[in-house]
This record gives sequence, structure tokens and C-alpha cells, in this order.
Amino acid sequence: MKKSALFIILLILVVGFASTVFSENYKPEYKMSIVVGPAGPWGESAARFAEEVKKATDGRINIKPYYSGQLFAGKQTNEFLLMKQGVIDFALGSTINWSPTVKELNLFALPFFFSSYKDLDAVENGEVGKHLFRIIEEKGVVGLGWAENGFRELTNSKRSVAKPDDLEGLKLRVVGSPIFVDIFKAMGANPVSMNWGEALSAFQQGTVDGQENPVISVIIPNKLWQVNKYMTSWNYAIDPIILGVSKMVWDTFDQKDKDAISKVAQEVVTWQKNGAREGLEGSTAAFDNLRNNGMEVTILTPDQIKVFKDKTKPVFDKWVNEVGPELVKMAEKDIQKAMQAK
Ligand code: X2X
Repeated sequence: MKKSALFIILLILVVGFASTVFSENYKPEYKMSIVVGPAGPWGESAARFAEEVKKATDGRINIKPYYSGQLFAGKQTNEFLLMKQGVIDFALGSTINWSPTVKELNLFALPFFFSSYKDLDAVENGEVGKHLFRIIEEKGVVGLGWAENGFRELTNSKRSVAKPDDLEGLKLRVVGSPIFVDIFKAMGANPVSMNWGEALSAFQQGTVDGQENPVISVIIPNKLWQVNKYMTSWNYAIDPIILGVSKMVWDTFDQKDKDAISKVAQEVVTWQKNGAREGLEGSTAAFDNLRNNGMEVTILTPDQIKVFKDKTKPVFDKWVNEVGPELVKMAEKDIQKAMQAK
């Protein structure tokens, strides 16, 4: 046998051996965390991501979605820490749930700061988006893309809400992230922090009067009209979702697989975002759906929103300091830049 042929055979053997060793470093299953159930664009995007990653990596990376907060045993604000530790491999995580660990993510919950999807896109695709991904990576999670839960709207079982007085005495479930307690106290309501899993049974039992969550991603898939007759649309906070992976896990993937996952991630978040906005952006279909299911929908005018915004100004000022005034300025710049580009 010629020397060159022998060399090629040897090379094939070495490469083959190396790739076996590589895939031996891969886990047979990667656990993906989702706080909600499989229905709706949030849950559906987890299944889609898992399926597409498997295809794109020829089965080397096998992701299994765990819905309804199974991986963090109910405590949704632990999700980020568990990813950092590599207990959770992937997540489609709400910025709200990660914000107790990454305080900069409270930017999105600053009351009445984001007034449109355009503002949000400008920030996610601008300097701020990159900056936030650098921060989370330093803390142990690699951001693969921005997906979306949506603008958070109010529902309750007692009365229609159009002004702060209407909130008086209403017991509202909020996530266990402190900014939300501050916002709803300032508005005159009685907020109670509760994990999403417990919240669903609290609505059934009537131990709370209401809650706040996006229409397409949460209110409709959970048929909240069965427990809350009144809905107020006021876009008081936006809730992006980050498609992320534990850095410990990411670092074990070879470059080819990292590239394949990143590409799939972009496709899936684009698809997911469209789904989260369908019937809300330039359409009344989402509200019509709620009305058809017996809900009374109150859409606040800009003047009505201003009354709530003024009430929450001290909370805004307090939390600008927590988020970091520089970051808030950076977000304002991203929004202005995008407006000027039009
Ligand atoms: O718990 C919530 O309200 C939810 C589902 O929107 C989040 O995970 C932030």
C-alpha cells in the first residue's frame, strides 16, 4: 500500500475516533425548562426548537422540553441559577423570572416604559440587547435569541378596571419578583407573589381576584375567562423571553453544532415572536376572541394610561436605579435611533 493511502486511512481513523470521543461528551438528553404548558406560542416554540435542533445536528443533540416549571420545582425565579449550575441545560425563560438574579432585566418591567413592539425590537436588536446578552453570559447563560411572552394585561373576577380607584382592594397574583409588588401597591391594589403553578389553582379556588399576563401566550391558552371576567389592556410592562443555554453545557458543544443550534434558534424565535403578536399587532382578533368567550375587555386610552403612569412614577424612579440609569439611557437611545431610521 502506498504511504499516502496509509496516511489517509490513519487520518480517517483518528478523526472518527475523535468525533466518537466528542459525542461521548454529549449528554443523551438535554433538559429544557418552560414555565408554562405546551399550548400557545411559548410552549410550542420549545417543541419546535427541540425538533429542529435534533435534525440540524443529525441527532447528536437531543433536547427534551419540561413544561409547567417541572425542572425548578415550582420556583420560577430559580430558573436562571439552575441553568448557571448546569442542572437546567436550555430554557425559554421570561426575563421576569431571571430578573431577581440579573437585575438589569428589570428594564422590561419598568412601568409604562415600552409603548410599542417597535420600541422593544429596537432595544432587543440594538446596543441594549447585546449588552444584556454579555451580562447574562458573564453570569453563566448564553443567550441564543429574543423570543416573547408579550405585553402584560390585567384580568380579574370583580369589576372592569379603567382607573386606579378600580384596583382598590383587588387581590392580584404577581410573580415573585419585587418590582411587581412595588408597581401594584403604588397603583392601590393588593399584590400577592405566587408561582405560576400555584396561581392557576388559586384562580380556580378564588383565593385571588386577578392577575396580569399577556393575552396570546398565557390568557388564551389557559382559558382565563373561566375564572376572570374582566380584562384591561394597558401594556404596562413587556415580557421578553430569552432562548438560552447554560454556558457550562454550551462550552461542551463543538463549533459545528454551536453554529447549527444558533441558526435554528434565530428561526425559532422569529417564528415564535410572530405567533406571540398574532391578533394583537394591527388586529383586534385577540380581543375579539376574549369577548367571544364572555370577557369584558377595557382598552385604556392614552389619557387613562397616563393616570396609572403618573401613579407609578416613584416606582419607576426607584427601579431605574436598580436597573442602572446608564442602561435605561442606552435603551432610550436605541429607541430614538430606530425612530430616526424610519
Ligand atoms: O408567571 C407568570 O406570570 C409568567 C408565566 O408570565 C412568567 O413566567 C413570568
